[in-house]
Amino acid sequence: MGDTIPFMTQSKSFPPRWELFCTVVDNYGDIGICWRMARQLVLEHQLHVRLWVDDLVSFQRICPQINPKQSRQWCRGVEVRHWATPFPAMASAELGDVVVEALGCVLPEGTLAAMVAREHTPVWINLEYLSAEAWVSGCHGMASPHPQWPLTKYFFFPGFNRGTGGVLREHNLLQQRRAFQADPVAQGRFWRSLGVPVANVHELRLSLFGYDTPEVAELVQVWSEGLRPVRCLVPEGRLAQQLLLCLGVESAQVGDSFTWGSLTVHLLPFLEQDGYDRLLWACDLNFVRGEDSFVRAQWAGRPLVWQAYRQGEGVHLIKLEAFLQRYCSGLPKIAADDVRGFWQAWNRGEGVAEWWPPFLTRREQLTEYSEKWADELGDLGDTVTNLVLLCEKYL
Ligand code: TRH
Repeated sequence: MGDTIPFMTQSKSFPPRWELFCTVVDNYGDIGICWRMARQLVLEHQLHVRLWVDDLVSFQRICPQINPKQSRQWCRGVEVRHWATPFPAMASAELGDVVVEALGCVLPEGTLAAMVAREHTPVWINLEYLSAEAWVSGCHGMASPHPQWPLTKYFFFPGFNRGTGGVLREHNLLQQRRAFQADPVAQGRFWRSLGVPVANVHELRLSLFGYDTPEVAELVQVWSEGLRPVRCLVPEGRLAQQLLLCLGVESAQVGDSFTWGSLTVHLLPFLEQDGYDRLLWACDLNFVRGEDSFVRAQWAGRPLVWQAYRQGEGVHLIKLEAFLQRYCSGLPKIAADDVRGFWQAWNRGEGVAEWWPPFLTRREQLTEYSEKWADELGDLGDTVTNLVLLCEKYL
């Protein structure tokens, strides 16, 4: 536990104190995003940040320093609090200057009353999910007065288009990534830490993070029958089980590897977030999903395949198409068609084996394109800095 910050203040504080509220709906995206934001707010903006999380066990998966039994702890300069139900009344009374309601969560009871009772009303932010859809720029930054309380909530939309909040990126991320990719010793150390042989130029090395996808069987087939060796690094989870079942493996331990024809599969532990970044930087191609791994793969300077978080009535396919339009706009049509074909196949579970070979022929072109794409994304500014700037207007 580090030094404590007195949150018992009702007036504006300097530096401003931020409260981030996060509920873990499922998976790791919600806490993954909030944890990155909290760290960046502290490290790059020197803010006092308190992160409220309802599920510390999930949090521990991406950050092993978190102790799920501790209701209050400090990690990387962030005060981490267990968001228990009922929410302690005293905690509401201590509210900071900015209150972020992240990713569809609903603020604990008593918080709105505490916000109103404060001498300086906090800036209230609703942090939305990331989307490339065109309507997002029209809604980013919009104010929504509360129907009962004298409070205004501001909508913050991360996005890929001008007029949105951009995507998450730490100030020195690209520098760190490029230094790692230019350093074979650091890469060798990384692979050894995972018990995976050092990369060689003949093989295709890919990471595979995705949802329950029985069609992975088709990929296993083409990879194992191909001329080029494929080394697939898969984190433990449902997709890993499905993949290993295709190889006839019913139970496996983290650290195990299996070879079938040209394909070798390594079952990886769930890595802490910075280690996962390194995995993305070190592979030739990354399959990612949801929101946060999707963004990290775009900064990795490698081709990626995105599996959108499944939503009812095919809403995720609309999001997929919106991103594809934006991402492919800088590619020649023929390459764009191959990217679109394989991504659609992976998300719909149809035509995966047919679209793999044309997609793979685009690997070098997409590796080159990823730097151009990163520059374009960089022009939007990063989410955390954009959020700080927005809040400063209302503080
Ligand atoms: O886990 P996800 O499917 O999260 C999803 C999405 O965020 C979705 O939009 C949201 O609605 C839903 O959660 C509730 O995928 P995502 O967003 O990529 O989050 C995974 C996090 O886990 C990310 O922060 C990276 C991290 N991670 C590690 O830290 N280590 C690992 O080994 C792996 C594979 C991931």
